[in-house]
Amino acid sequence: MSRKNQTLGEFIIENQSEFQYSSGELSRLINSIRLAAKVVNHEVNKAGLVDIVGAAGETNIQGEDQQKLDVMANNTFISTLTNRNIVCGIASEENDDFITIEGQGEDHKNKYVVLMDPLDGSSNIDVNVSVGTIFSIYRRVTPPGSPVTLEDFLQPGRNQVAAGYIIYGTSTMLVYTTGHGVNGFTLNPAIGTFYLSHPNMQFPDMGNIYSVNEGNYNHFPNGVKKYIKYCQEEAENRPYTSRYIGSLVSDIHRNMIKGGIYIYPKSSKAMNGKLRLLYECNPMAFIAEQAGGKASDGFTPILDLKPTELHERVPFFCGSRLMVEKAESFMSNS
Ligand code: P6P
Repeated sequence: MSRKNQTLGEFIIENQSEFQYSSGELSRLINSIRLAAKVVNHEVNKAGLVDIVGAAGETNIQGEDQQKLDVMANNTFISTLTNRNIVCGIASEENDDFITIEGQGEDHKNKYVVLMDPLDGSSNIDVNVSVGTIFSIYRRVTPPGSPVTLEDFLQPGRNQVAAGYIIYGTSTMLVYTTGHGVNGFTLNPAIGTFYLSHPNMQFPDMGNIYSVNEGNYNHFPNGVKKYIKYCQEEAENRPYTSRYIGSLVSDIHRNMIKGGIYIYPKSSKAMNGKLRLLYECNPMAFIAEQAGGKASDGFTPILDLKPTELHERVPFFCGSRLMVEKAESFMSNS
């Protein structure tokens, strides 16, 4: 249920009944993400003003320079989630292994695990391009009372109970789903409140925006090369527009509003593509499907893939249903 000018807090309370089996913990979990988003937003928005930008002098498991804001965002979400005694485990792009949260009081009774990319697209920070946080929430599958195991994190995306992203752009938005559609909330920075600005977000079935790093064209599979040529020369609704920000959250958010497809395929340089299944592709795929769109690895729905490693990468095709299906047809016939 949604109404004009509803705050995120009111929305969570008024839709509490949708959270199956939840005794309010999932609501409190979404609320803690809301708080962390405000803290990160404050730091991201002043990145150019203080010496917080630039590599923190460390590299993460991906071998990428960790930006100081990456580290800040990671620490902020971890501490906010840990302090509220809601989750039993956290996995992050910035941490080699998952984190076990020792339950206060009754040990290990908390039932949710959170997987996240705390600041996706962080290489854009230095050039003032929007970045995002991506999160994915599951119920643990191992019995409560004992520490979480890797099995609790390696669940297929179909098991997600909630997923979403925060986009730190011209305005800051929190967009999420609990399996009952996708809703977008815009932060009023003057009072620090998120307001429902985009109720029931839907991917248009068709669009004419394609988002792919064409600098890698020569390394793409033939099916991707043929689809790009289709967009440029054959599509009935051409001309298409190529829009690629280099920030997953921004590209998909724009395509969800305007219609479009985002592709990060495998290539001869990256045999499984670049994006991580657990905390980038699965949450964005849950959002996409809940918004009437599609997400696959070019052949199989992302949400049906069985993860085998915490930081595994998969090819990613995500967006307007008919555009993803067209791209998949080129992949299947090449
Ligand atoms: P490339 C950012 O590092 C990211 O994970 C996504 O946000 C973005 O879409 C992609 O990688 C950009 O990768 O190789 O095109 O620079």
